[in-house]
Parts: sequence; structure tokens; C-alpha cells
Amino acid sequence: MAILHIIKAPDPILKKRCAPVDRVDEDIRRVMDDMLETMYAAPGVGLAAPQIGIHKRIIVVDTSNPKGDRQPLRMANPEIVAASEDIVLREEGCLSFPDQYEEVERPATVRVRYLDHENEIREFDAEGLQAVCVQHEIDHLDGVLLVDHLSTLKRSIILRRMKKFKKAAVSA
Ligand code: GNR
Ligand code: NI
Repeated sequence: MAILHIIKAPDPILKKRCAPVDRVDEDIRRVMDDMLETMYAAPGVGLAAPQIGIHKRIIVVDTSNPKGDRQPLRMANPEIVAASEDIVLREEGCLSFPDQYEEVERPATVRVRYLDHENEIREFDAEGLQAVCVQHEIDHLDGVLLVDHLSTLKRSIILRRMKKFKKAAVSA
């Protein structure tokens, strides 16, 4: 397994739509495992393939307590097949926007269908942080970022901050 570089905004790589996975084979499994290792090291509770520069519909999520047994979810072609009418406002972060936290509205619970690491179709109901996280990761696969849920003004403030942050990182 390997810890990979996480691409930071703004970057056109993060705005591309990702292609479906044909079949979860050994290569895709390796990507899933590298993504998990990268996510745990960050640390984060989710990661989408475009954040490591891979334009395939692959996400990993683990919202379990880091002090207990880890419960990694490896998903290819994840889809929301049902969402609650109940909408909740929650603060979100993103590893591609270091230190930025913003409130986003989303359905409180969602039913998710995906291919697991053995290429089996699975479905489960997510709630709480796990529901937020799965929706945030699926957004990434469609090039939709945290800031795309905000007002134009807030989005431009955060993107300006990210550009400055990148410049500072280059000259440091
Ligand atoms: O680590 C993460 N935490 C988080 C917190 C609230 C809502 C969404 C997230 S996802 C984020 C990791 C990330 O950027 N995934 O794409
Ligand atoms: Ni993110």
C-alpha cells in the first residue's frame, strides 16, 4: 500500500467527471487500498479517486471511531438510490480544501448501491456522518466540490484563500 499526494483546490483535475469502473479487479482493489491508507494518514473519513488524480468512480469511507476497530468501506460506482425528504445542515471539511469548514444542506439519510472490493453489488442505508460523507464523495466523482454548495460570494472567498495557500506553499 502507498500514501499518495492529495490534490488541493483549485485544480481542474478535481472538476472532471469520473468514468464508471467496468469490473473491480486486482488493479482497482490496489487503488482502493492506497486510497484507504492515504485517507487514514491524512486523517480523513472519506476519499474519492479524483483527489489522488484517478478519474474512476471509486470512493472509500470510514466514519468509525479511530480508537476502535476500523470499518473501511471500499466502493466502486456508488449511487444514491433513495434519499430522505428530511434535510440536515452539517459542517463539512474536505482534504482538497485544508482548514476550510462550511455548512452544507443534504438529505439526512440515503440508500447507497455500489460494487464492493470483490465486484459484488451491495446496498446499505447511511445516516449521520456516514450519509454526509458518502454524498460528499459521490459529488467528487461528478466534479462537484464543497464550495459548489455555497453562495457565489463564499465560493470566491474560499477559492481565493486556496490560491494564496498554494502560492505560499510553492515559495516556501
Ligand atoms: O475527512 C473528511 N471529513 C468530512 C467531514 C464532514 C463532511 C465530509 C467530510 S469528507 C472529508 C474527506 C474528503 O475530503 N473527502 O473527499
Ligand atoms: Ni472532499
